[in-house]
Amino acid sequence: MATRWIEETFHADWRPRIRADKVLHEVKTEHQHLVIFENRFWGKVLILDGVFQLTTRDEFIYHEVMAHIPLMALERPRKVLIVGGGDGGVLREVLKHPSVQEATLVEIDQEVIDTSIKFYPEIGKKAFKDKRANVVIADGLKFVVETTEKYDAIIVDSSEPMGPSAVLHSKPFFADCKKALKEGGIFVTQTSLPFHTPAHLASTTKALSSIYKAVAPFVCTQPCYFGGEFCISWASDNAEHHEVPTATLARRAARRDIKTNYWTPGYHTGAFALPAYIQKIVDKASSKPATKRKK
Ligand code: SPD
Repeated sequence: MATRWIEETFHADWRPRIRADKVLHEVKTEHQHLVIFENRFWGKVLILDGVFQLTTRDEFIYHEVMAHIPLMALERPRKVLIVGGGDGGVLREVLKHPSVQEATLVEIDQEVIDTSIKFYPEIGKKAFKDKRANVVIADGLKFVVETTEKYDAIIVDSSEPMGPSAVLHSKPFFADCKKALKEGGIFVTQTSLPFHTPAHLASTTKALSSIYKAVAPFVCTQPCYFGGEFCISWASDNAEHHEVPTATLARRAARRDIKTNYWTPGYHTGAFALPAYIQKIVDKASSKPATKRKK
């Protein structure tokens, strides 16, 4: 049988691809084209509408940083909202924080949850069973408009600004999220690969800096998101959350007894130090001076 290579079709001028040793599931859900396949190196791979979402080999990186950068910055995070993230990876990391009493995950596509539990239960199955997990199948946009709850942190784990995810990168959505945050709460959302899609980081920075007092993107290296640093935009009305000393982060991690494979207190501090080409995108797009750590 001919070897099938599955391509990411997101970038207009180039396409990374991964060999599909075995296609485990392929379906057009109500919302998107979903393929789960196996590759000898990457493990199990999820691709949605032609965009690589996760591999079981490197998912720990994205999920740890999305959860621990906001939650380690908070003294006692209790209520967390995750928009998207139907694979359960961010939920798993959020629930590692013992002070979290409730983690609400709002996913538009039930099939993403069902197939994730079926094909890579090692990512989120345990988290979905946790008593503190509150899973809601709904449109995240509508959810944040309608909710009367207030969250310590809102984590938007969405795909790229296209298809069902497009609205999750819009200014009205960011503003509605702020209304659902406790005072000084933290908002994070992925802003992709600034080397390739600088406009994504620029438009998010522009929108967030018109809504929040402090905006500070941070970076990680996500091997399956081919193409340089991967960026996550962080925003809050409390800039102090951005300046938590490394030693305090280390004490919190020890007290919470959180085991990680990527996040460390030192990484956390350094992740906000941006390469010049990314800092320039942020400075140009921001309506206020970039939030900088004091030390
Ligand atoms: N470029 C792809 C970004 C995808 C972000 N979402 C990943 C979902 C993993 N939980």
